[in-house]
Amino acid sequence: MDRRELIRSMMASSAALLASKTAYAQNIVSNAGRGMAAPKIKDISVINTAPEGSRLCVVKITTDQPGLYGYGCATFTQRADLIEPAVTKYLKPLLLNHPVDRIEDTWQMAYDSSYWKNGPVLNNAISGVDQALWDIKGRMANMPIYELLGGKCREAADLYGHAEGAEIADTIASAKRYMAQGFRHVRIQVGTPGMAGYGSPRGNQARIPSLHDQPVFEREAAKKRALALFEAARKELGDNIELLHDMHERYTPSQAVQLCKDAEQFRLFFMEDPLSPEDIEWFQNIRAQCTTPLAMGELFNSPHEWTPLIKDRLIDFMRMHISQMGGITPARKVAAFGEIFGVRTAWHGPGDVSPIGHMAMVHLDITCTNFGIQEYTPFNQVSQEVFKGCPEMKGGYAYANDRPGWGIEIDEKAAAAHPFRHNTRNGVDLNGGWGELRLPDGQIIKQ
Ligand code: GCO
Ligand code: MG
Repeated sequence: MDRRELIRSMMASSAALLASKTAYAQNIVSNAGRGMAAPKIKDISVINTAPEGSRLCVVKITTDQPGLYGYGCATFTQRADLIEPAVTKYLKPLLLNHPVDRIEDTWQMAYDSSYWKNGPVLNNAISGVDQALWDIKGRMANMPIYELLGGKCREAADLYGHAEGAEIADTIASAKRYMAQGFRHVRIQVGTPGMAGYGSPRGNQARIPSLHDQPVFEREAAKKRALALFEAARKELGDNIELLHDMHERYTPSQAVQLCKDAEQFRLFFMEDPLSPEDIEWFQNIRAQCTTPLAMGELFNSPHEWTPLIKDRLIDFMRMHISQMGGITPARKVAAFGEIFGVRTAWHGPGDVSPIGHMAMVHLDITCTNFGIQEYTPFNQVSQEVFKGCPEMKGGYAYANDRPGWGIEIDEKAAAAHPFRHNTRNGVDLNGGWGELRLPDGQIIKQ
């Protein structure tokens, strides 16, 4: 090629490059807007319903586009009546006419707008708005949210069920029923004679002596009973079933260290909430003493609580309550953070999360590589009539459906037919609250 030919060919290729760059830029511009303005938030309301007795709160966001709306779980059963005002008196005026497509921006706006933050109620309200915006985005894209999160990396979420009983034999029988359904993981809880248990019915035995007439708990007796349960469960259920247990923050820190250490021989899948959030520095002591895998997080409100435990690898499973931590936006960030440190997810899935919240967890479960396990709660017939499209539970797995967004529609008339009801204890109206739990001498302890 002579010099002139060389120059001609260089000019031709740079013209081609320029042309392709211009086409690329034009493409971006036309793709970015697609010629349509983003839909705007037209209304934010709260659906309060109790199809199974638990007070569920679901945020509904409607947009200025007919038929485009979304749902998000904001449930906080013990303070349920406070959610609606937090949403409608504060977040609604702030977010009306805001575009629905900027979820991160909207989340930061809502989070920062109270100045004081990171607490229950306000966090629940943000969780509901956040999940509703994700639902809307999925509906706009005509895709299930798991697609927006990167697509499935597993077909379904492995579940654990709650085996319980007043007596050890009842718990074992309950675990066997789960195993017969295909469950590979069961949480086992048992009552302790004469006292209030967590996660198990009370037996008929006479109440242990105490200086008061409120629910009574004695830690050492409960600890011994839990160990007897683990021993019987391994003997009767064999070695191929994964066993979990929830300590529910009821013990002193040194009792927690002892119980986790004594349970080591029974090879639990995890020991949950051995410590209360106030005592999390004690996780180092448990870690130094035994290999029992540890799960923590359902009471956490913010990164201040979960970050140190994850970065120092002091827990094996994070189990935050997605309808309390601020929704999917912070949940997917901390899940990715945990992946780097080898900490897996076990999101909190009790009966006091709505089916929308359960579905949000399933979408995360099937898209996060560091998924560990999912807590299972069955949905009764009434719940399935109110929430059409609940996660499908089969053979110990939960499945998302393939409809856009969370894939759930709410029958608002059916929801309204199941309003909140008040609960009382010893004549006191608790309105969903828990009342107190006391040691035999009368001292209040954590529930
Ligand atoms: C669990 C939890 C729940 C909580 C309940 C509080 O592990 O499932 O500990 O049972 O106690 O969500 O309302
Ligand atoms: Mg728990």
